[in-house]
Amino acid sequence: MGDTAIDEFIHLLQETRSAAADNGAAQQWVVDKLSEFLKEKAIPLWQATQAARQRDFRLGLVGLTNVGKSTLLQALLGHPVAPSGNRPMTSACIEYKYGSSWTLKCFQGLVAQPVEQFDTGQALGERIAQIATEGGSGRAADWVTATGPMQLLSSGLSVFDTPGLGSASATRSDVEEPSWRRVLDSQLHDVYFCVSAGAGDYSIGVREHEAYVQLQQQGVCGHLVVTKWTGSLEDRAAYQRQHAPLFPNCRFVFVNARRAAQGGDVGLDELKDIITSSASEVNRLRACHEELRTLWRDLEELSQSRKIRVPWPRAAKARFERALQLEE
Ligand SMILES: Nc1nc2c(ncn2[C@@H]2O[C@H](COP(=O)(O)OP(=O)(O)O)[C@@H](O)[C@H]2O)c(=O)[nH]1
Ligand SMILES: [Mg+2]
Repeated sequence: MGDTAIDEFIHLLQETRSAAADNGAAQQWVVDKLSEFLKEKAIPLWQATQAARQRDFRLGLVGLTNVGKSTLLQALLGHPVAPSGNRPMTSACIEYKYGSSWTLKCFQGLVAQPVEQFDTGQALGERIAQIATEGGSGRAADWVTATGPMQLLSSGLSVFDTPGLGSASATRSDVEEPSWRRVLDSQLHDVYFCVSAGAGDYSIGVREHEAYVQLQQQGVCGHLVVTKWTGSLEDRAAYQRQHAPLFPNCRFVFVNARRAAQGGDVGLDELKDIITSSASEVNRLRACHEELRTLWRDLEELSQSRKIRVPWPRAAKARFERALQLEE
C-alpha cells in the first residue's frame, strides 16, 4: 500500500532538501527554503490531515479572556447554555455535544459526578454558571460535558468553550501554561482562535499572538475569528491585509455575536457553515487536499521565479504526484 499524498509530500521535501545539501553552498538557499516550508506549512498540514481523519471531531474556541468566546458559542448553538459576561468568566473546559435531552456531567479532577438532567437549555446554562465560572456558587468543576438538542452539533461534532488564556495584561506564564491547556490541546482537532475587535481596537497583543503560534505549531489552528466586529466590508479587507502575515494559512471570519443575538449577522452564518462542513470527515479531508495542492503550486512557482534549479528527485516527485491524483 502506498503512502498518502501528504506523506509523499513530506518525503519529497526531505529528499529534495538532502539532494540540495549535497550540491553544496550554491544550493543553500534551497535547503533553507525547504526547511522553512516543512516547518511552517507541510508539517502543520500533515497534522491537520491526521486530525481530519478522526471520526470524533472536536473543535475549540480559544483566545484571551473577554474576547467573547462564550457569547459567540451561545449564538452558534442557539441556546443560552454558555455563561458569558464580564463577571462570570468561564473557569472550566466545557464540551458541548448533541443529545436528545439536556444533561450535564462534571469532572472534578479525575472523579466524574453523577449525570444531571435539565428540562431546558436555560436551566442547563444556569447550572454551568454555578459550577464552571469564576465566583460561581457551586463546587468548581475542572471539566464539563453538556448535551442537548443543539442543531449545529447534530452530526456528531463537539465544540469546547474554554477559559481565557489570560487577559492582555496577564503575565507571560498565564498566557502560556494554564493548567487545562495541555489536556485540552491533546483533545482538540481544530481550534478557532478568537481575537476581539471591540471598540474598533484592531491590535493583536504580543502574548496573544504567541498563544496562537503555539497552537499553530501543533497544526490545529485553521481559523481566526474576529469578534465584536462592527466594521465595514472595506475595514474587513484592511484588517485582513494588516494581520494576514501574523496568521498565515488562517481563514478569517468576522462576527458580532451581540448583533447575531438580535437577529442576523452575516459572519455568524458564515461561521456556522464552516463548522457544519467540518462536521463531515469527507469535507475535512477535501479541504486538506485543496490545501496540499495550493502548497505544491506555491512551491513550484517559487522555484521557477527564483530561477534556481530545485533538485526534485524524480522517483519521489512521481510518487507524490500519483498519490495526489489518486486522492482527487
Ligand atoms: N459589544 C459587544 N460585546 C460583546 C460581543 N460579544 C461579547 N461581548 C461582551 O464581551 C464580554 C465578554 O464576553 P464573553 O463571551 O464572556 O467572553 P469570553 O471570556 O471570551 O468567553 C461580555 O460582556 C459580552 O457581553 C459583541 O459581539 N459585541
Ligand atoms: Mg467564556
